[in-house]
Amino acid sequence: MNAAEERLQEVLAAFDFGAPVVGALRYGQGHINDTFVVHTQPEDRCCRRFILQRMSAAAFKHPDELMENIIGVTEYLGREIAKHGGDRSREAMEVLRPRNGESFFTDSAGGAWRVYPFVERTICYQSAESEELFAASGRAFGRFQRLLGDYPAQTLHETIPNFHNTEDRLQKFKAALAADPLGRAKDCGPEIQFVLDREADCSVALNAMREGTLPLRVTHNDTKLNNVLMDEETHEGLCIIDLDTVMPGLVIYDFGDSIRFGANHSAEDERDLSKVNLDVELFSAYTAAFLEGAGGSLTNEEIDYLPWGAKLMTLECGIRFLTDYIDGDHYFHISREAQNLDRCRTQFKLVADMESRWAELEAIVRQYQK
Ligand code: ADP
Ligand code: GN1
Ligand code: MG
Repeated sequence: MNAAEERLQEVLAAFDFGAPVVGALRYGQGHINDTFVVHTQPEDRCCRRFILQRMSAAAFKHPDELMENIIGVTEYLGREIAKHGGDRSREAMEVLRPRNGESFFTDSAGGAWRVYPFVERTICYQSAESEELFAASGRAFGRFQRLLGDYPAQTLHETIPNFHNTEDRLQKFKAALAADPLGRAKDCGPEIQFVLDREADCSVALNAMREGTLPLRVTHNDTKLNNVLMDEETHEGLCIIDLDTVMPGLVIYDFGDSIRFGANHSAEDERDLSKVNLDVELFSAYTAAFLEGAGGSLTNEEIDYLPWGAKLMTLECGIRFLTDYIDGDHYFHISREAQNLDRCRTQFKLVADMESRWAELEAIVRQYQK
């Protein structure tokens, strides 16, 4: 058994899965945590599965605070869902505590691990295969926003400080550029210039927040299509996952990050940029569905700023990929060389598309003003 397998055995033994474990395999396509699916075999029933994750130490400095947020939010969502006649066990995540009763397990090398029951009969999509599917994810994220509308935001820890503070992301980019530890800056001249040309944009949402135009709410902050599990039968968004970044934020962040990832027909790391195009029809369908799910709770100002949410989340994510590329790929998992630079390029292509179709995006959201 190698060291990684030994570690996995140590971790599996720390949890009571209610039946013997018959296997644990790498799972999913997240960029941050190390995810495994655990198969168990109860005597009298068919296999039960669990998601086991080592939380990223690069991303999350305080796993105890992170898990406190997740337990608070999942229990609250569970109660709200049950109150509205939903199925708590499928529509909200649940934490399976380790045998020691804590919210997560720390292995002998210091890794922090947690377990969730696997939400079965669902599909996790990597791209919007249809407009209906993308709209369903929008309804689910809008509903998530509504369900957490009265959650006491001040009790949430900031799991990644300044997560969507685009000004701070810009400063971190400049610091990485100045250090340029691997001499990679010379390979990304146009991308660096693309960021520098949009320095003022990085303050647009923050200024609106500081002026009191945009209110702070409890937001998910990582609303990629692959962070919602779709019901296999109804094809509706069933369960919102990846709650690591649930924190106080702006609603336009949640809207915008979904558009960034989903309102196009290419992979986030597509190398052929001619395939990377903002799909305005998808933007429109998502807008309608997100606002439907949010149940009329957004203000006119928030609706006004939705295109800015899309542009800023896309620009910011591109800046983050570029920063990580220049830094040496310490944050986002990569499976090939220059993947973070490729990811950056798709984001900037989408930003350029949004800029050229800005009037259309504004006209779409304007229809929803009250
Ligand atoms: P990351 O932060 O690395 O993206 P996620 O929490 O999103 O990690 O999990 C990675 C993948 O694991 C998801 O995209 C999804 O496919 C799967 N997954 C996570 N939690 C569950 C769950 N409770 N039930 C079923 N699949 C899950
Ligand atoms: C990460 O965890 P995952 O893969 O859902 C990242 C997001 C980025 C996204 C880009 C905690 O999301 O902020 O937008 O990659 N999550 C974290 O794909 O940094
Ligand atoms: Mg994820």
